[in-house]
Amino acid sequence: MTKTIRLTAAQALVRYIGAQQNEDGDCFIAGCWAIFGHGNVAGIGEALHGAKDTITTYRGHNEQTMAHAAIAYAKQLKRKRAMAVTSSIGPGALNMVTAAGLAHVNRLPVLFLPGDVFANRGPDPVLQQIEDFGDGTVSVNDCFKPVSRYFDRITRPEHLLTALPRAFRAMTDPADCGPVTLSMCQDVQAEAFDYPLSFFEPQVWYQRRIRPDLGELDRVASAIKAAKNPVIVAGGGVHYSDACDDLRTFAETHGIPVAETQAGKSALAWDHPLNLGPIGVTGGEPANDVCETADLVLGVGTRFQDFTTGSWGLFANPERKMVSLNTAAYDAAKHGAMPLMADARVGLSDLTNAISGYKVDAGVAARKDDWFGKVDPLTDAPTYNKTLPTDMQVVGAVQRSATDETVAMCAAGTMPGELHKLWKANKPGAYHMEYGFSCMGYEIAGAMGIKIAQPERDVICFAGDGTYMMANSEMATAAMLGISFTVVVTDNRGYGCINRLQMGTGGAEFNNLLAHSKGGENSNIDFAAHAGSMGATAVKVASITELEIALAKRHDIKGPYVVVIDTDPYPSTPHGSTWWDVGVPEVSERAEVNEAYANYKENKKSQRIN
Ligand SMILES: Cc1ncc(C[n+]2csc(CCOP(=O)(O)OP(=O)(O)O)c2C)c(N)n1
Ligand SMILES: [Mg+2]
Repeated sequence: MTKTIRLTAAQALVRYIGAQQNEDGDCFIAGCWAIFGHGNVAGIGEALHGAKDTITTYRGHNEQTMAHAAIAYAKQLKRKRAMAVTSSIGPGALNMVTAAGLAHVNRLPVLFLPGDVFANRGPDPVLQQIEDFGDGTVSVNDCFKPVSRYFDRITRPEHLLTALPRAFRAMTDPADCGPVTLSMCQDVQAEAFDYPLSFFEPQVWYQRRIRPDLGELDRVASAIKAAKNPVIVAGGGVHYSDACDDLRTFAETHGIPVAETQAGKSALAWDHPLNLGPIGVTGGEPANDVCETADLVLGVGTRFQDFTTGSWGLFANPERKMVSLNTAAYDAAKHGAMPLMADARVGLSDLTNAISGYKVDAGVAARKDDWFGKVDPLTDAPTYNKTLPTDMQVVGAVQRSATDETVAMCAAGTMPGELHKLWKANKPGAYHMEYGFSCMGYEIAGAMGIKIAQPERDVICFAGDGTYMMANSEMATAAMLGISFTVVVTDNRGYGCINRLQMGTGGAEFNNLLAHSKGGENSNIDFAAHAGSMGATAVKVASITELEIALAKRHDIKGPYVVVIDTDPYPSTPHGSTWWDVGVPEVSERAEVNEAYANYKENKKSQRIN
């Protein structure tokens, strides 16, 4: 007879989670972020309490941002571990949907456990339940479906027997990796079932490393051997596959230069002779110039999103071929690329054998010298402090204070572009950019998640005033937990990057900077006081020199440390970049818009649509 144990669904869920390991022997789910309400406090809350010695429960302040912390944790650990996030029903659950979108775009694992309405419908409509007049099975949690790699509604306790293995399969599958939502009906969480004991035996989830199909390998190898000036585009998959060393060896063996996407940056050290640096809209001239004429583009672990491809205007050589080495067939076949569906590490190793003897001479050094000759001075400290510093100078100050263990992190605003272009990442993991969703509000919570993942690292978060205002409450969580990281708040009084985009598309400056917003002149936010009130150590500095002095103190500060500096909203690095497709109005009474539209039509011609 099968041995069973009588547990509630929530207890079974927590027990199963505690038994799932990665190949290093760590519990795959490192902890659970929780905000309780009637939809999860009695069920999941009781179960988490019962397991508190094996699974750490973290109390957050906002469901979206506690999920950001969980996602950043998984990203920094290259998807080797993840976290769970549980909420009540209705608003608490919906607050997590944005974070689910973020994890989905970035292919990052996270286990969402929103409470759901009663499966038995006894109290219908329970507090916070929406009512669909035409479909009795709908709840707000259906909003998770398009932003989950696997979604299941647990309406019977025994559903977990099939749902949980599927959930872990999705979170640990390199190709299919992403958020999982198990929508936990409130009554079911508390219902008991006789679960087989074997269900809770420890299980190891190994990282699957798919080898290339021999036909694909052959075709791709022939294409590469015929190429005269190939380029590699390194994406986030290089990191997730632990393939940074393999990429370096591959590049060196064959002399092929490497351009880095936002997610790929730091795969090679910035000063590696074959590292062309950042690619695309936020890229630099070395990578973009090489990509423009390349006759073969070898994407490794990249989604080829529009910032990478210059909205598909960048790879302009009419004869060029695309190859996409990717663990996901979906990405491997994008834009007519020759697919090489494989794990990056074993794929590169098989490919190097298949093209053995092939070597090109890329001549990267002069391009890099020219680039750094132009951009390095932008990051120097100003020689006088009479005008507002630029964001580039802030990047420079942080760079000068960086250690071997620094992680520069960000997600939205001016800084992702500046950092992609200017930040000199010394080793893999030194750069953490959420640029799939570029979600304002990821930064502060994300920095906390990174520090939980790697306590030995020196985490520096770049946050604009806009992003700070969008979501900052996990600062209080970090203060409470004594989690140390540094937040550099660049206060340019508004949405600087969107203001520049507005101007670039012929628009009047409107509703972005506070100065151009209704009532904006009345806004006078004291960011240091605000952060201080949540328990952070906070200081406002008046110059780049003061910023450097303040940054030097960070290593002695326990808990979050916030350094606020006013910056100029207008300048940004005037070098590099490519065209980016942003819809410009076809008709307008503004001459500037008409001019921008004419430009737009011209640029649109460079976009390859196949
Ligand atoms: C949640 C979310 N809402 C809106 C946007 C669009 N957006 C991108 S950057 C930005 C402004 C960012 O302002 P701030 O953080 O102050 O950075 P700045 O550009 O001023 O340096 C906006 C509104 C976004 N990326 N994410
Ligand atoms: Mg701003």
